[in-house]
Amino acid sequence: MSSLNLAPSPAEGGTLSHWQGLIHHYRSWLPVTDETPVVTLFEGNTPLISAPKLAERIGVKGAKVWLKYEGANPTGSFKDRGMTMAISKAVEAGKRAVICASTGNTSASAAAYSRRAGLQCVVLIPEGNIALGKLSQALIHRATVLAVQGNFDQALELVVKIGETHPIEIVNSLNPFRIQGQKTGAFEICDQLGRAPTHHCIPVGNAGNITAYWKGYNEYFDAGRTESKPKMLGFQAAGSAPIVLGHVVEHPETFATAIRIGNPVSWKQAVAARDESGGSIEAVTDEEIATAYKMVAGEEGVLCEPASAASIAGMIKKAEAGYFKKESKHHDRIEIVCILTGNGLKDPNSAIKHSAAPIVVPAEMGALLEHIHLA
Ligand code: AN7
Repeated sequence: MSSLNLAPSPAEGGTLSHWQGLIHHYRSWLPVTDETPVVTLFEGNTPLISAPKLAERIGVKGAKVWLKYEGANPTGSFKDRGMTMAISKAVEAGKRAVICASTGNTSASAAAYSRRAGLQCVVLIPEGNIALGKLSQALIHRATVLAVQGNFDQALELVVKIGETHPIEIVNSLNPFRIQGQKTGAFEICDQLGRAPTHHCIPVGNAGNITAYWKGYNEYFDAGRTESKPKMLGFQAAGSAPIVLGHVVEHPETFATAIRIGNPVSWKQAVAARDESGGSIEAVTDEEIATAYKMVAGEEGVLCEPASAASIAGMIKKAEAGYFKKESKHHDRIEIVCILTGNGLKDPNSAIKHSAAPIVVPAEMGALLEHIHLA
């Protein structure tokens, strides 16, 4: 047995589990019946990866940091959790077409699950402000992709109007089944850790995900599955921080295009999650996001997309302000989970922009060896 492989091999009695998606696994917690046609790509059951290098930066001895790697979902983001529910319920209701506005990940997920279900899928994306991978996904899954000459908020307004007047199902997070599916992320974290973390760091855009996680933590707590709930620490990009500022941002800006949102749908619910949990929603600058993005890839070997790195940027910012040190006085442990909402491969342009260029060398041993410095 390899010394790195700590799991027992099948020969030693271990088995590969056959995960069949989150509706199958968390069925009793979700609004589905035996009649619901489950549309699934076997989403969920994503890794909770320990991050020892980040933990060292927390400023508290014994503090633990975990990364919930949502980029391991089938279309590469957390949106699949909500989409398996939204599309299954749309099919159950006899809908033939779905529509969403999206900064990218929702459109990729809606397109894939719609294909699976044989539904028509229409996506509105802000022209020029969506990562390459996400656009590729929506296109290859044969969605009708409309690049709107405006921002996400304008696109969503149009989607809501079309949904009100036409027989087409909206699958943005104002669809309650999206939130239902996404709350399973909180269940998984508690099941993986064996308890709730003390702090939950999460990027905030349209604020559906922070709403869903808080719902999930509450449901597990109310059912006696956990003995505590985490403080919810949400982070918006400074140029797109309506909840932090307390007003709509007409022209949101940030290189983390996934969270370039100026008027979040779940604003009130996000504020409730913040206040009920004793947490906070704060802003992180693009520079702080970029630093965190490079750090988690460069030090932990985990690649997320820029928006996801807002959770790490925020955690580090709060650590440097002494927040967790203060918290450790009234917690017997500090266990922080950062949600890495999307896969870094979605946005190769950002990865390249924030890295050194490849070193071009002639095809000769000598030239290669000049660049290989072995310890
Ligand atoms: C990687 O795809 O809004 O606060 O249209 O893609 O629940 O909106 C994406 C949002 C964080 C913010 N991280 O989550 C969309 C979209 C990533 C994201 C968020 C998004 P919410």
